[in-house]
Amino acid sequence: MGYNEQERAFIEWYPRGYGVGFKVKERLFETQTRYQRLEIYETEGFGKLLVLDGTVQLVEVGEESYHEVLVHPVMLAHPNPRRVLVIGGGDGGTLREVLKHETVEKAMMVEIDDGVVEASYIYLDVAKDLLDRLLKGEEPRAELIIGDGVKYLRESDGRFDVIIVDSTDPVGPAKLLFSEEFYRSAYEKLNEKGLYITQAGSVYLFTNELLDAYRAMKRVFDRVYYFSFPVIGYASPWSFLVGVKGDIDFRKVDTRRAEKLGLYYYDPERHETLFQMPKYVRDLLERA
Ligand code: AG3
Repeated sequence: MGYNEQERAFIEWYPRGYGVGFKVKERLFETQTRYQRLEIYETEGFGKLLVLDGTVQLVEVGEESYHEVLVHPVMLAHPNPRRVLVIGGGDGGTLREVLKHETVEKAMMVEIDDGVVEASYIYLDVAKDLLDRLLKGEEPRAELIIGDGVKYLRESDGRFDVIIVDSTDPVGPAKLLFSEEFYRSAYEKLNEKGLYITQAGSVYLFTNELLDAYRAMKRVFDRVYYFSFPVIGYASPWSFLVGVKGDIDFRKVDTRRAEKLGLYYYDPERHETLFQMPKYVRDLLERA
């Protein structure tokens, strides 16, 4: 598992021996935080690599293939997203994309592990300036809360237009973020019209987790959409689930608002291509 000294490579092993790896120049940092083992490598061709409990969170070159797709489809499908909640996302990439939207008045980021924020701030060129302002409390439109997202959502009396879950996989500490109970508290905390999105794992290798999350979300939200995208660094295609509250059509996005976003991966003019799913997986989802 993980770093192979001889090969000078970091490999994440998925079920059935499917590996995704990067050639590594050096290991820059390793620590056990309060919640997980955190590693940072300098890769040969993709900038720095952030790993949590042996799973790839991002590579600097190509991280937008995940962050753009997690954030902008829901933000552009919502008519006027003003209050946004990010759960997880300690590296800051998700919040960085959220704040590109001028409609946003307040974005909260609730990350359980300050070790991730700190290491990302020190080592990664993902959202350094933003993390700097957040840590100093100098970002007027956003706030960082170090805490448990499940508890935060249950106890907060705020309401949100968009809730984005940028978590680790639905195993271990993040498992609760994929439970029906959690979806219910998210649904409650959405405004009358609201969107919820979560990453939902590898389409081919975590299909059962995807199906479980889809089923649970369907019991809670008014409508649920699934989509996929090839993410650099993960076993692609990667899946995403969107829960809708109220009258919003996630198949339509406001392409005019997209012009200022400087997009590189997600193409709002081709929004419908997100819904591409291998046929057998779509069949499984439709039967779920
Ligand atoms: N969030 C983690 C996505 C899950 C990756 N899973 C895996 N490699 N098995 C990414 C954090 C980036 N903000």
